Amino acid sequence: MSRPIDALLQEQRRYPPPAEFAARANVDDPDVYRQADEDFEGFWARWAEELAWFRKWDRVLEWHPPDARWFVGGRLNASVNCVDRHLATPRKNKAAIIWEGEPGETRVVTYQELARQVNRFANVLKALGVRKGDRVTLYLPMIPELPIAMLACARIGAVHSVVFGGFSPTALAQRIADSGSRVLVTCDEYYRRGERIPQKRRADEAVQMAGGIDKVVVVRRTGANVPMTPGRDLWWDELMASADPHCPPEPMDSEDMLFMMYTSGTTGKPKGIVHTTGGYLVGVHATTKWVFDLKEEDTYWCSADIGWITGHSYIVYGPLSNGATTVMYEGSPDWPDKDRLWSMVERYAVNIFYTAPTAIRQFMQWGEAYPRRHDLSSLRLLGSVGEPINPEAWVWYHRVIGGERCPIVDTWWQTETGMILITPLPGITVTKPGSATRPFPGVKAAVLDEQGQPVPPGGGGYLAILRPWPAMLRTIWGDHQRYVDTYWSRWNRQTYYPGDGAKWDEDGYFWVLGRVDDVMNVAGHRLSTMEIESALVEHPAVAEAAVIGATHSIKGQVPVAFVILKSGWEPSEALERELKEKVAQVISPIARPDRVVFTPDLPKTRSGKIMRRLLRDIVHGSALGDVTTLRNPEVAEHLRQAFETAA
Ligand code: 6R9
Repeated sequence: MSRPIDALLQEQRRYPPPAEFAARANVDDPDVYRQADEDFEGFWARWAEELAWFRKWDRVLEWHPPDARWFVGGRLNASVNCVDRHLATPRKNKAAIIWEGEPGETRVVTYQELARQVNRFANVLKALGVRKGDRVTLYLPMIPELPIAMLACARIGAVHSVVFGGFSPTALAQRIADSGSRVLVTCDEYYRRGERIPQKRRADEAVQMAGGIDKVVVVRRTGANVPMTPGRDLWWDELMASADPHCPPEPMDSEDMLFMMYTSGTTGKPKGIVHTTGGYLVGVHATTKWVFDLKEEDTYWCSADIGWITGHSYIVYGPLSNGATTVMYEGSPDWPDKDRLWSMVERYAVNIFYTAPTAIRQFMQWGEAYPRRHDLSSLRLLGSVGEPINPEAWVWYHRVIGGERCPIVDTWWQTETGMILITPLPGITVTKPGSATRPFPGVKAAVLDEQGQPVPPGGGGYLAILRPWPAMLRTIWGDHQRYVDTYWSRWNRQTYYPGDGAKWDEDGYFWVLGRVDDVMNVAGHRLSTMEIESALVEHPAVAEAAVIGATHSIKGQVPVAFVILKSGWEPSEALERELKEKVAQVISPIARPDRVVFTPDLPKTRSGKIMRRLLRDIVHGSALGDVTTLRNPEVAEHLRQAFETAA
């Protein structure tokens, strides 16, 4: 492997936990790492004790690599853990969900009310013929009916498959067909940027394409008059009105499926990632409490969409299992203005806020004036997830949103891992901007080379997870061989391969650099696109940058940068030269972009990740592959034009 260029490792800033925060932190003893490491099964068993079980497990772990079974023999129900067990406590009338619609209305769902709704909908599903093990597809926006439907599935042992509400009918149809769902839950319309999105119409199209759906339950969100197919389509509110509010929970085996969630793979066919009940719940319960330092009185807000894994684990299951108050917002962060989220933080006195680097870079581009309009002093902890966070964005988040008083937890994990695996513990970890720091206690990770040997500190290689963890995926729906091949065959059957490139430093901190295909090789030097992007974002004109490696006859590859400018800046040749120079200075002349293309937008997936594959296609003039999972598919054509004009 060639010599790595260590721009990120030159990051010198250090942020120890603020003394006031540390004094009250849920974890204040660094010895937790050693203890968990010595007996990781015992560590996870102690967490499992915090949940309610119908029957305790016989064995914590059975590991026949790469197949793991956690809390073997145990029986529990996720809805009991997220709802029922809080009812006998002072949490009964506590807000479980504080919801705000885009037009501004609010709904507060207490644990007691949540219990009634979940029980009713569980009975509705039963009446529709849904049985334990059946898959139910949920195609809903961010409204309380989504977590209610998820927990109702969990209550009767049905498997939910949530499909992001912004996905196209084609993407939905593919997922319905692969899962074999017979029931679909959707809504009439919802609000986005002041517009009404015709969800039912899109669902109808998908049902047509996919086949197999017998019943469509429709939530009334806007009250629009939508076509209902007699015998197939039913209104949520009508079914709920006559449903019994008592539904006995199904005692699920620890290893029974809780849900599946589709995620894109390297091929065109999405993978149905399978999560089971006991281990998943233990993993998200523990990480929510420790990583977010969750306290009884906190108002917690993860601004992700429930349509991706972050929302499952850290809006629904983790917070509710901990009896927290979780905030949900339906709409767009710039509606009616670019301070919407900060206005919500102020009005609900949010204490913990968890979002993605792409959002943070967007806030930076909009400017400090928007957050400055609001009192953000309730915040005490900030989180980041989804992509490597550029140090400049980290420092901005810390200063402008966190008022320099809030620790930041940069959490690395995946749909497949189910729970956060690499993260600071905010009361004890000294953070470094751009590093997700260390594996959560009980988790063992490393940076390995091709042969599976640990690389020395400072070196680059592949991120690897060396031991099973409770919320790990168990298989890919309908394709166990793909599970073995994709995740457990890089080195050996016991080492999980996440597909991310990483470095570690002499303190044992991990620096995740992005997917391995986000690494390029320029004249024999390994460069991560993320390092070059970070250098570009350091320039005051740049709001966001995406870099790819373009094929080059001499150097192998050269960096090409796509750049979104902050408002007030105009594209120019002088600026292009300046940006190239910036990268040369920060990293090395080797990393100097061959071209800088100015663009108003970048292709983003629904979860906010830049789709670099598409940029590569544009640069190489090849056919644009599948763009159905893009949030903004129209951007592809714009970019192609921008690229060709700039050439
Ligand atoms: C939770 C989620 C997983 C991929 C993962 C990695 C990237 C997520 C990150 C991060 C660097 C972080 N990723 N968190 N990279 N630092 N803190 O995002 O799941 O949608 O499956 O994506 O996201 O590349 O492999 P998912």
